[in-house]
Amino acid sequence: SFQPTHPLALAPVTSPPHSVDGFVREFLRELNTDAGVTLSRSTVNDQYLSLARTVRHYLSARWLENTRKVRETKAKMVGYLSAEFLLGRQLGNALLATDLEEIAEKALAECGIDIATLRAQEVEPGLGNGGLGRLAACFIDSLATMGVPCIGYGIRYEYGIFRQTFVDGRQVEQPDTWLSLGSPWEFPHPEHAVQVDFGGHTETYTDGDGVERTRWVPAWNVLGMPYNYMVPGYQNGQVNTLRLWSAQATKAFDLPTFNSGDYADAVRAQTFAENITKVLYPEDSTPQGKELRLQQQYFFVACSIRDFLDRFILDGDVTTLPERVIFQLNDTHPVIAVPELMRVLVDIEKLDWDAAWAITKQCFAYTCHTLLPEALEVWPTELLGRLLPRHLEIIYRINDEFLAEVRAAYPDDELRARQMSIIAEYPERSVRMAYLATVAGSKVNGVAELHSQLLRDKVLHDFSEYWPEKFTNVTNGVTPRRFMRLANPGLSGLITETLGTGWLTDLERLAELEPYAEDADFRDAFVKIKEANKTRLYRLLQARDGVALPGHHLLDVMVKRLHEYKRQSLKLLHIVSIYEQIITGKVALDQITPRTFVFGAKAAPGYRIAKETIYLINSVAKVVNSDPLVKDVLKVVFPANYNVTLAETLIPAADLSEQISLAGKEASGTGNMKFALNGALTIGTDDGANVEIRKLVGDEHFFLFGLAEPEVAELQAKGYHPHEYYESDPQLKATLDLIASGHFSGGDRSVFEPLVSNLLYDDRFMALADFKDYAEAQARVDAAYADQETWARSAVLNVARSGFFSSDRSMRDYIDRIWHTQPLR
Ligand code: 4GP
Repeated sequence: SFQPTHPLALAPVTSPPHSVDGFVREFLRELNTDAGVTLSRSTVNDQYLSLARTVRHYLSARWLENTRKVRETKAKMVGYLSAEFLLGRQLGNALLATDLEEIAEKALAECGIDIATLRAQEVEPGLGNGGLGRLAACFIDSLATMGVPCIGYGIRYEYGIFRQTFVDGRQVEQPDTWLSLGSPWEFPHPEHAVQVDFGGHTETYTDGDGVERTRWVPAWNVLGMPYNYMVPGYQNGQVNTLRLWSAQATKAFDLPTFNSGDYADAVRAQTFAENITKVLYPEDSTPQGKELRLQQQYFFVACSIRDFLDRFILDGDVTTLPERVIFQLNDTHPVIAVPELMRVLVDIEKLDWDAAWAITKQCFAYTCHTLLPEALEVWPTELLGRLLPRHLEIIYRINDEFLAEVRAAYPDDELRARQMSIIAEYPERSVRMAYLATVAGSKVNGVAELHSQLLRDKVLHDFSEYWPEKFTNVTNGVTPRRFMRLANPGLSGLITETLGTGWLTDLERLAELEPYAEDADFRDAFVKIKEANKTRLYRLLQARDGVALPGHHLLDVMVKRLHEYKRQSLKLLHIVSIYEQIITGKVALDQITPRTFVFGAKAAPGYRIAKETIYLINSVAKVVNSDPLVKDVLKVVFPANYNVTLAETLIPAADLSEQISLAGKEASGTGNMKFALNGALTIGTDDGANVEIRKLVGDEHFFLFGLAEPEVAELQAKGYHPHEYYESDPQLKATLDLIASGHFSGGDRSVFEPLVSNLLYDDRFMALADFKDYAEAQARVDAAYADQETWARSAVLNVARSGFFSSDRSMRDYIDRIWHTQPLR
């Protein structure tokens, strides 16, 4: 390797001075030398890019130092393998991490620039669908903040989650062109490109030592180009790495073909290869059985494993791998890494099978994020064998050996062996990725207590019986840096004034706020902050969506992916029910608690019912918002394109958090935690992490309703007939009838007929069964809200008692229960 001799190159890299002048100098230099413009000629985008690069200068010294230390000390690292990282905007977080917020603001002001304008210029990298991807982003933030060495590995999608627009109330997807104005946070490293093979066949041969071996003769390959992102810890000088892979053709361009005039053919290979990382699959909780998706999955884990070995196992001794890394499999998407590591160890490193398997089993752990059976990924062996023939052979052997063990343990129970097989035979022969992950992983965890319990009892029951010690729980968490300090500076300021600093990295300290729930001055300040947050949101929605909202309403918010199990339709039934009671004169206006309902949700493009639900919400909003009768008491808004950026303004403004999934379906939820930490009260079912939120904040500060999971199971077993609820509950009937009547569709009864029928005759997620209880719980919300003092007390207690939900705590749990890694000293 290259040995520099210049003394400057030998000295440690330093950061620019932490001063306004220093910052101005760096900023102008960036503008002049990198953007190549003068300040007076620069555009907002030039300024934003230069600001981002300037902040980068303050991070890179620490980053280089960190990476060197990890290599030298051979510290064990977390390799977080995730097909999604939903990062959100980077600038604010980087300024916070480097403690440059004030300096940057002043420096830019001296240049005549309002930093808020530049902040607004940033397009967030939407490299995830929802909870799972955002969780990954929270986790890497926490690990950096705790000084735990981690490398995140994922995919640099050219187009992230689609940009949602509404055309006449219907969702229309637009491409997310997040890279088009430049991407100042990434460091491309073409020289570290990794080759990834696909297709072909395998053959056996005898090596020089007379050992029979297998080799893979692939048919085609692509290159994986790494892009590094810095992951800064919160004001602790630690910077970890996120490495995202982009696919490129090995032979980019065929010049002779081009010269012969066949321009399309000349770039065919390039287009084909680049397609692999072209788009994020817009799916959440349902599998997308597409070949390209399997290509994506293999592509990024193959790159990542190769990369890790090349960069961190410098002496080439792969047997030390378990001391150097634990790869956390974020759901099943990266599970093909298991046979890939086996292939590398056996075919390339020439370890014998048993030694390789012993290493592999120590290097992986698996997190499951779902309970929906249809969301557990399976790959047809036909497809897997065609794309990755060697991997399929390896999977078969893993399965054979595993089933031999199972048969030995349960000699008279062939049914059990079949049930546990990694290979499913029906409806087509396929590989169950969750089972493969469970067999290979040193640990398997769910993401909330209830979820982990249901994994043990139901989804992976046989496995948990066989390996009880393998199963554990780590309840999700969220980063308080982004979702409190950045999103809610008002509340964060009040907390710091009250408790001093330190709570942002020790969130259990929020418990010290508890006595202040009884302090009228504190509550007053708290309420004023909530109001200011509402005003901030309303300004944004006015500017962004052109909607004007009244200031004094209870703000009732449901934001999350649109999915039947999450039951946006139940929320909607509640709204329509109130509206119906007003327009028919069943209740007087002065009995209504004025509310503004906010929805935010994207539907997977191919998910018909979800898209129809969006249309219904928008249609109801249109009618309700233009009805003069209800104008002072009801508003329904659905800002398009809900994303991390919007969440950061929405959540701090909310009074009521809607967490109303059918019990036993939401693995955890993390939005529920963000709302509670920002002083919203939750109305929710006993599902996912709601259970733990309710336990911590206390029953009297949480609006529980609905069937519990065992009751759901019982009702399902005995036969669920939604129609009976419709028949027996006049208000539910009136509500559904109003929708069916065409009231929200210009008199056309056919428009929402499919949705109404679906609820009446199928209702897989039992919205009708829970409707009555939900409406009653909402009435309790109204009553509670009428007493503003009591409400504020509850809101403060929600904050004080939610410190458990920091992702720092989740990371400590992963470290103690699964990873056994140490912070870097
Ligand atoms: C989500 C779960 O639906 C959600 O309950 C959980 O909080 C989140 O993962 C993080 O654990 N699952 C997905 C998915 O986003 O794609 O399966």
